[in-house]
Amino acid sequence: MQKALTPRGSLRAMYETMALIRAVETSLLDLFGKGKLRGTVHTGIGQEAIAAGVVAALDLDRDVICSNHRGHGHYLAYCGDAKGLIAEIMGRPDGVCKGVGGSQHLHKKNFYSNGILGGMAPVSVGIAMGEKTKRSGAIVVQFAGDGALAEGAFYEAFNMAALWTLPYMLVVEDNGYAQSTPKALEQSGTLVDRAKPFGIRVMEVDGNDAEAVHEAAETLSDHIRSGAGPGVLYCSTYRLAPHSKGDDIRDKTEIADAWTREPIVRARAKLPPEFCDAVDQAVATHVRDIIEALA
Ligand SMILES: Cc1ncc(C[n+]2csc(CCOP(=O)(O)OP(=O)(O)O)c2C)c(N)n1
Ligand SMILES: [Mg+2]
Repeated sequence: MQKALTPRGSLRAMYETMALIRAVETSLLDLFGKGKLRGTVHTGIGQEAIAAGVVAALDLDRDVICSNHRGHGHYLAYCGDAKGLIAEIMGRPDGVCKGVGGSQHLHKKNFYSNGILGGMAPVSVGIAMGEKTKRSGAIVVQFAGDGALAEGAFYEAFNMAALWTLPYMLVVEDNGYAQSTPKALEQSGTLVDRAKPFGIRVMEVDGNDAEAVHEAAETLSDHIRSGAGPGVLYCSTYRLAPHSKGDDIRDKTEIADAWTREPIVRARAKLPPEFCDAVDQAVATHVRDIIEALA
């Protein structure tokens, strides 16, 4: 697809990113249903504003991204490589990791993903230690869900990141569920407060508002890059599609209501419809062409 001419970090550019993520992931669900994919897929449909807003605030030449099992959107926001991603999940040799990584093990340049919940916390902090030692000026951004915060590894990671003032940013994508378990049945206390006792700066934002996410991510990444130590960007959102495939036992009214507040609807309300329609058309054609070529 032709490279976007819209300024990075503008709502238009973030709309382009979100539309691409939505089109790719909708197609992945379709391909899964047709038995064309290897392994599983977890889509971030409904959570696109976090990927678009955060990644647009980073220095892509040096910053490092550590993603999780729901990482397609983070990957596409980072490099836009829809063909490499789709081919990867199809298990093809022309996938970004030659088809052996699949949906949850993506790597390209400074992007890494892994599906072990919490496992990327010590890894991210270790990379941040390396970047600090090298004085590269890079920050390390880890994406994780609300459920993952039940993993003890985070609290060792918070301790070391704060103690050693490391350039580490955790982006929490709180969609209210860990698979089919609602947050209230899994987590005690208040998740947004988890990192505060370590002296870590926490910013809270509406994760369905791409502009708000972007603004907060810029503020927090500037703070971390200045050497002030780690930070947490806590984003509230909602997963519109099933956890992975057909495994959805959430209340249907709750899901229907969430479709009225999702990030693409929200961005569309602020942008000219002709612009949004043209972007939607372009990404649909782009993704269809990729899939036809891979079929
Ligand atoms: C250590 C570990 N335990 C269990 C799983 C299985 N698992 C995959 S995703 C998931 C739920 C994750 O919830 P959350 O962190 O909120 O992310 P979300 O799926 O909501 O984006 C679970 C339990 C896993 N991948 N790793
Ligand atoms: Mg969750």
